[in-house]
Amino acid sequence: MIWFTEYQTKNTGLTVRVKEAKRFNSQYQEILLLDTYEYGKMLVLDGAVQTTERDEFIYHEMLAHPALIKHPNPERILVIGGGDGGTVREVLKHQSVKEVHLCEIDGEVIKVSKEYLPTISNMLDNEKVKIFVEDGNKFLDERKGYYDVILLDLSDPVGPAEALFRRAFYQKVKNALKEGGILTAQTESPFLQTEYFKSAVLEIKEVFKNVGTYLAFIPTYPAGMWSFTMASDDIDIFENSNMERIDKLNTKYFCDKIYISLFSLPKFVSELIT
Ligand code: AAT
Repeated sequence: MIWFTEYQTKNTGLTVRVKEAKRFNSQYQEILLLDTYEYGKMLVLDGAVQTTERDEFIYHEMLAHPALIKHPNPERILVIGGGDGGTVREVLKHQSVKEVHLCEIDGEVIKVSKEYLPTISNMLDNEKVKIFVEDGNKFLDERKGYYDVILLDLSDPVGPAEALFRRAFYQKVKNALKEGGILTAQTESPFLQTEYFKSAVLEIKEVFKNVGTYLAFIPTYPAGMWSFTMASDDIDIFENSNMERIDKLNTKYFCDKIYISLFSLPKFVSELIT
């Protein structure tokens, strides 16, 4: 019997029983592809669960849709990280989208996802999608005022994504947005990764005028409680705009009720970031 444990802190973890395990080495990180009993195929980078077939819809829907719904006419979208393709798949559900750029540092993640996670990666070959195998931090140096929505689908702030949770990077994100542009970033677990969470949200607040944090329940991420932070300088993200577009998305988690109460946070979570 094989078991795998992700150490979510030094003293606690998520453990799953595994039918089969494959290991790939990239220049940046150790990649594991586990076939699990409870969660289907699971992608693990440097020991941390990135996505599983069973619960990926929650994370990818909640990262992509709120910002794309709030934006009046999202046409050009950038996803940084997210080489598995789940976020790109959700982005392409929006009729207005003309162009999706995916900037993933590790080409091996894309390759493994295309081969072993077809239900997640299946839109990566869509004609609207252009893939850049580059560091997101460098990628943004050359892009100014181009995107309507930028989605940060990044691994934890240790390893290759570290600099992409800092103020200087959020400033580059802001410069790469068009007027009226919106950012959403995954901002870690408020419960088990409190310091990562606080620091990511507070750094985003240093750079953008309107900032709102929301949560989703993601069983295979630390504590099952996950956060996302949306930001914009010139769009009022707290208004429930364009609700009529939600129904057409064919989602399994995100819905109009969640949209209306998006930024309602448990008291201890709002206290961490105010
Ligand atoms: N879609 C859910 C999966 C992820 S994957 C995060 C991706 O970010 C990884 O494929 C990793 O290679 C990529 N990445 C890391 N650093 C960079 C960088 N500097 N530039 C571009 N891409 C990068 C998100 C998991 C959430 C965390 C769960 N604990």
